[in-house]
Amino acid sequence: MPIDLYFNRFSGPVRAVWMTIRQLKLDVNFKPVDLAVGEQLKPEFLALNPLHTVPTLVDDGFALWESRAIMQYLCNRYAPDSTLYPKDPKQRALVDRSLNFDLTLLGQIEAVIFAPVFSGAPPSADTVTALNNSLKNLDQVLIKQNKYLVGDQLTLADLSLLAYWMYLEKSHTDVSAYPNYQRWVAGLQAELPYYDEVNGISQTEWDQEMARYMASVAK
Ligand SMILES: N[C@@H](CCC(=O)N[C@@H](CS)C(=O)NCC(=O)O)C(=O)O
Repeated sequence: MPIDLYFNRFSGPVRAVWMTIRQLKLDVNFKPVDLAVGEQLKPEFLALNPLHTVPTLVDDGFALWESRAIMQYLCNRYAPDSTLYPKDPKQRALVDRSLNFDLTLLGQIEAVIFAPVFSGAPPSADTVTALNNSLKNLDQVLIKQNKYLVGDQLTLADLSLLAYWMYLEKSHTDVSAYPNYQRWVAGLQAELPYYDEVNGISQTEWDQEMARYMASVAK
């Protein structure tokens, strides 16, 4: 039975799972879901995932959503010895800690970057402060971690967090105060052979997709 991944390439969580698939060299059937026309609300997709989110994975009838859970499942099921999700309990805990951190960061990015686009109102000072504090904390962590977030090897922690860089980049968020974060991003962009395949979206494509999505939300 093939593994199916319901995806949309503009989604950060999707790109995190996609990079995991490429890193583990898994054979996966990619099934596009056009969020801007509401394909995620079709009954057949809701039957798989009532939360109507991408990424959604279906493996031999087993449906799973939430990108971090999918990434962990793929390692546990198909690559239990992979260093991408270390077996050592302490190393694994550090990866899990980072995955929890970037889930919080994603909420902050949504509040500062996406909510204002859809509401037309500027982000509140509190949400901007929360995002800046998280980026500052991340930058501090990366002073000590030279190449990767955990230990001295690439892990799910790197792939998950890296997928959100595009949100900051495409929204022209000023990250000049976070040089360690920038260095970490640039290092992974240069290292990962599939980086451009997964993340290669131009500013024009991004802006057009946001406009399509906003038009559909406004209807
Ligand atoms: N925490 C979830 C977030 C998933 C999510 O919100 N996906 C968005 C795209 S980035 C989506 O599918 N939105 C469509 C909808 O909610 O109808 C994860 O990491 O997978």
